[in-house]
Amino acid sequence: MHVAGGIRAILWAAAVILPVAASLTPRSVRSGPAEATAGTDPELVLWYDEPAANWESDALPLGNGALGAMVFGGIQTERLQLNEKTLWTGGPGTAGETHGNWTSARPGALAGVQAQIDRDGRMAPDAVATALGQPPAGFGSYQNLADMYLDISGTPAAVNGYRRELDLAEGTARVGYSHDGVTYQREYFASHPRNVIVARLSASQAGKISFVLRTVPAQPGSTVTVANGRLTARGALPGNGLIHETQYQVVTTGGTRTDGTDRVTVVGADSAFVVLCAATSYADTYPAYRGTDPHALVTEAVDGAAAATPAALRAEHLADYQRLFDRVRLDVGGQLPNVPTDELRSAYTGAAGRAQDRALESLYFSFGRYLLIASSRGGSLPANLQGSWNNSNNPPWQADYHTNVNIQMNYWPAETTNLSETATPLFDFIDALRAPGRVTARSIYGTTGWVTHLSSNPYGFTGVQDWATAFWFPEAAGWLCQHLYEHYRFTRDTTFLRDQAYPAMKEAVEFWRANLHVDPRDGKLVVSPSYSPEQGDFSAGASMSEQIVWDLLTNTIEASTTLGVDAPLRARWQTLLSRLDPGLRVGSWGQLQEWKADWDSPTNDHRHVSHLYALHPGRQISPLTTPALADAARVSLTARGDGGTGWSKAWKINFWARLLDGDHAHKMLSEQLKSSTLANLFDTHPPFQIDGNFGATAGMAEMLLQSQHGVVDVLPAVPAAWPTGSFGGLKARGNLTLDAQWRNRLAERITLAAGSSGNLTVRNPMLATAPLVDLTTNRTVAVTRSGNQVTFAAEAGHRYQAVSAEGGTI
Ligand code: FUC
Repeated sequence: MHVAGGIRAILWAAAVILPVAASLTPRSVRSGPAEATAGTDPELVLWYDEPAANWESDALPLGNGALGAMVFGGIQTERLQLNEKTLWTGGPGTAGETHGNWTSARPGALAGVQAQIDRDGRMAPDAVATALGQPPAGFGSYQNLADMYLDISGTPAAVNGYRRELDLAEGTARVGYSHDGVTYQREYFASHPRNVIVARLSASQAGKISFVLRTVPAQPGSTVTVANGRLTARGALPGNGLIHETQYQVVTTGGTRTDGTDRVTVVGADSAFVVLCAATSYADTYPAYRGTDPHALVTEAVDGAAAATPAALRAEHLADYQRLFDRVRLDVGGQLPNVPTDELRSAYTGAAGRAQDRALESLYFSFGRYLLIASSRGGSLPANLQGSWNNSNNPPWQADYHTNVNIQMNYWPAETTNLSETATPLFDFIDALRAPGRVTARSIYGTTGWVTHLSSNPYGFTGVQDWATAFWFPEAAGWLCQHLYEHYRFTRDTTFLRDQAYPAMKEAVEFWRANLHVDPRDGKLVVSPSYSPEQGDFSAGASMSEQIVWDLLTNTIEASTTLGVDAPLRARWQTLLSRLDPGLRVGSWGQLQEWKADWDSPTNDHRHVSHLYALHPGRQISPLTTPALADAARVSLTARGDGGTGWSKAWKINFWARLLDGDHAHKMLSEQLKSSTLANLFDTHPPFQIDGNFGATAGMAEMLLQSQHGVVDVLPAVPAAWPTGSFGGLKARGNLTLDAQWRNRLAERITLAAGSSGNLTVRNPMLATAPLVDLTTNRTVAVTRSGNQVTFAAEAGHRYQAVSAEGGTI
């Protein structure tokens, strides 16, 4: 059960004014939730009874979009591993860097591959990579910034009542314990309004705060200087010369603060706080990708925050964070027992009737939303393969921007779970890819338009690599553009559609207008060469390639119609669409074919299920509109099985939800929690890869609300394991916000707030009979009923509600 917002607000206020001793009483590890740190909703807390031993599985993430921290909670030595999202090697200044464009022209190379595929129907990946690939040069990788350490003087190795927590309700990490009759608390949060991370240390007795602050920069050649309690680490990355600077300011009340050469020592303070900020000279502008020296920005942020009180910093952070986080509530019938989150996760079975498993599921959902807020805010780069958290200078897959599913999956929950603003960095990133993507289109394909391939970096890498079974993915731009159009579909923001979405979509369509190939087998337009990620041979017209181009064309035609522009071009796009192979074929064993030829094996359990793009995130297939194709998708998905890496399981939650099979969607969620989730609830591929967190959060939202087909489908895939529950604040396309509650898997109450006016169709069995009331006017709404659906004219700003006969008594 979630504590109502109002009560929570009162508790927070109490936490601010109560002395530390009252807000963090010494407690045994197994103390009841009521004793948890005041001001939190216990159902929204990840907590542990020992410090983190391992960065990847134990430490707890904080972030404000640009900055990230992993909190260890050490007793004698606290460690915060730090990141700044733009700290990337590679790009301009790196030897051999060409944005992935061919270093020399390859006349006829592309046509040669197309001709061979036309002739033979297929081509081996190695042969295509030899013809069209190229080892990446200057791609670079996302870097580790530094570790910040607090050596806590005079603390024994063992303390009483140790607790380390991440409070999702407040976007705050805490460490608490007591010894010698004194209670100690550390509190950490990453403030987006101030662009700083704040660490606050307090104790129940005066004069008890003593520590040494030091840093170990992760980048070679960094210098560390100290003045007036401020530690500054600065350097330039080898290779590309990107300047980075981090400042840490120690502020104390009482006691002494002493500067060392590379550390700041605090002795006997009553309380203390540290604010830190980091930035680099990166800018997302092609071709230089350089802005100003970060010194002034970092100094200003740290000066400003250090001059504020910790209480004011906290209040600002809460106002900013909770404005986003508090928009959505989810209750799937859970209640957290008083056990640490790692034990809760290892005890998880997913079975029906286990309230603690339900509580973990909804905690995991909220954690996904938390991670998106923490790793993706306007003004910085989008969430990468690890969000913003990386402790290595050589991370897996460079912790880059994979565009053949991964970065897209990161943003699946953005619109549905009411965090639209968090997608801004993705949209800016797409914008920044257009200039280099145009050069790639011209140099590799000899055409107009923009294109990008398998994976990208912050320096406009839009060309090719040489990983034979993955490198070729010119559909990436089209898939990215889907996010632009979906943002419009959810928000109805026509300014965004006109100024930001449509120009990128139109230019991506232009690429395909120039590059679609006539298939000699049937005269249809196909992508060639085409490769279904990341398996099989090359061919022409693999299903995913066609489905993405279909989606891009359909969306761009719709957008130009909405905007009332480009009528002549639109007519040409419509002709293209009518000649396009849509990539939807039912094969010999009833499956949806992955390729245009029937190559599918029923024993193939590859993690990519690319040919089901049309089911999710696309909208060509639905059990309601194309039941035969949905049946074929089900056959394919069943054959692929319930295994896979973390993100693969997460995608399968979404697929099963779209097939309206809540039980199978829940089965995939439980597989994800059982075998692809670490103690800190990070998704593991393995290794840690954040897309699975985001994909699963999105999948849970898809189980509860769908709207991809112009019908608002409420509670479309509620599993037997969630017989009773409620949600609030999920979004549907059309600028709609919904709340619902259900019992015995049947809706009792559905409330819909319309942000825009227009005709709406809403679907749920209850709506076959229940009246719809306009709560704004208190009148029953005139509806047209058709089976489980009602259609009515919604007015912007009005709230509508339907209550079942049973639900009326609640
Ligand atoms: C895709 C996947 C891999 C991995 C990588 C980052 O290439 O096939 O499994 O997730 O992205």
